[in-house]
Amino acid sequence: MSALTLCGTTTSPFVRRVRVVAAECGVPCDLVDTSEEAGQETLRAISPIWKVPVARMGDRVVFDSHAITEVLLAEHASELRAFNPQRDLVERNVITVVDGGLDAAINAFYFRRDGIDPASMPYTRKQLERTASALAWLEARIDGDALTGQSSLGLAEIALATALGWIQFRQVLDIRRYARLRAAFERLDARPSFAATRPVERA
Ligand SMILES: N[C@@H](CCC(=O)N[C@@H](CS)C(=O)NCC(=O)O)C(=O)O
Repeated sequence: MSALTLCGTTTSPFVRRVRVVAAECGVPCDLVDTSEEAGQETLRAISPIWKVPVARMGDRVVFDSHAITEVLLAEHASELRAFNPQRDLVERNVITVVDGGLDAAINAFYFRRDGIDPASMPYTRKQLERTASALAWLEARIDGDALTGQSSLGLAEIALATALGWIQFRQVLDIRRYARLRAAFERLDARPSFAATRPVERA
């Protein structure tokens, strides 16, 4: 059995984040596809909030991409930058902005998928505006590929690149508006860990 069994989909950017970190740490990852009925049943049996990713790591069950990636980083050697959520507050803020922009984009996407144009209602329009605001803030602060002043690859850059990959995949916003973010995204997206986990809709 693999060291990491992950409940998730092949499209979720939060799941992809975990798969990228697992690949960078050399940890094999088995995906239980929650877009299928059996996977959804497994998810609902172990998580009361039905959100992906959820990981089984040995005898532990871990909810949420942050908790899972932080455990992976702490327990496996890799070239990734270490992350201490109590100490690395700049990185934590960057990740919070990426998450805020991404959650809002996902929200707008779910509305659009249910037939509601997100631009047509104040609440959903605000989600699109929040995503644009988060991306503009990140565009202003990124320097090359570095979001926290460090050249090594860390959770913040992985969160950003997987978020941009999903926003582009679902066509929520045109990421070409953010030239520096897009350039960083394209460099990171060429890494084997990213190339192996690009979003795909299962047939
Ligand atoms: N904070 C969570 C967010 C996870 C999340 O929002 N996952 C989405 C998929 S991308 C989900 O499971 N959505 C299902 C739903 O809202 O019903 C994390 O970092 O893992």
